[in-house]
Amino acid sequence: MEVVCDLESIREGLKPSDWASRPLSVWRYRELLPIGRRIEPISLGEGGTSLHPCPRLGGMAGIRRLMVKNEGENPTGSFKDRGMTVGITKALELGKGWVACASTGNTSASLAAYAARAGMRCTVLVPKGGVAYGKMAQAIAHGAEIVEVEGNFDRALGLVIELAAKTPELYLMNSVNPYRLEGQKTLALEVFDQLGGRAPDCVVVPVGNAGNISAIWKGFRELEALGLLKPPLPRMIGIQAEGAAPIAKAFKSGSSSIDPIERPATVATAIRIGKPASWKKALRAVRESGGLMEEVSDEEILSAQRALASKEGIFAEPASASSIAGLMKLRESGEISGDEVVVCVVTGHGLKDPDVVVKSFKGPMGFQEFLSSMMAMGAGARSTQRSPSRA
Ligand code: AN7
Repeated sequence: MEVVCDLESIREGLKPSDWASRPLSVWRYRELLPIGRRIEPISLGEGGTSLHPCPRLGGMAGIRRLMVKNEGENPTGSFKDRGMTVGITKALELGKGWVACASTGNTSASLAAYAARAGMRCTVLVPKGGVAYGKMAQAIAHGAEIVEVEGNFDRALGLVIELAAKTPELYLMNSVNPYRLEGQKTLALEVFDQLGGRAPDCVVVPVGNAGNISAIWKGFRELEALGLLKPPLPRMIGIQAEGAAPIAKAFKSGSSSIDPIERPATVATAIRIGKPASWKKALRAVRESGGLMEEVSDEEILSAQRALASKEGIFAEPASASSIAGLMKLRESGEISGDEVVVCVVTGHGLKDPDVVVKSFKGPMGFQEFLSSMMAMGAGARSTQRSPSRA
């Protein structure tokens, strides 16, 4: 399902100067969101995330104009909040009191927060052992009912869809709910505004269940239909993890459908998805835009995560760093050229999954060991030796 906006009548009533007078956020673009005018949005301050120029990382990758759209700055730490503010407001408009989703973690963390804000009951189905620590803590803190499913995300999604079909009072909030994608499309609108009314040459997006890349493409297409964005539109580039890459594989083989992966495996638990619900929309976005799909290994993901954090100060969870890993790979293969304007979407905050980082750390050094290393290097050792007694 897809929401179709009546762009003709929106175009007539729209003054982009109205947008400019509102803060950069999901609700800046209210005219393009399918919510009645009289409804007060359920909001935690979502969207309005920074578009950071990343010259040091760009230098490493060989790209002169690289920017990172840091979705980790959202209220619950991921891009899911864009969709959730619209989805929950829709649920309220429809008079729903109970919402549910299946999740690899971020959707459940976000839904739990917005349901709490709206005063709704919230049930989340998660794959047993497959959700990062920080995300689980969020769902618990916000008071969601947490159901563990034996098996992976794909099974949990199947179960919750079945449950929703049999339970009219339960409102399904996975991205098969098209209202969520309407919120997520605002990322494209923000990037357009942040670049001064222009689109980049390409947008690189991590892909799991494939809702986000579809939503972002919808955003750019609507800007074009409104006459605000002149072609060419950006190439949409989707990145999947090697062990969970059914869409990338379909794209590369030129196939018109995907082969689901029974046992998806990757360190990037957020995108450990073998049977993405929105694969059709994603393939369409990539093909229509002249973009492509690529897959990256766990090693490439973790090394991109370290590079982004240590070169630019942006800490992203592994799934989010897959866009950076994909960018590096595609620059190397020449699919992305050095003078394109590239926006990499970094989808979620690194604190969501601290284990992954701490596990790969060889451990801190003792103070004596530190002093010896200073001594061995010569300079600065004496002043450092004095400072502890002063402290
Ligand atoms: C950080 O939370 O599917 O391609 O259940 O958490 O729109 O699915 C999360 C997905 C990328 C993939 N980056 O986005 C869930 C869930 C992060 C994510 C994705 C997810 P889609």
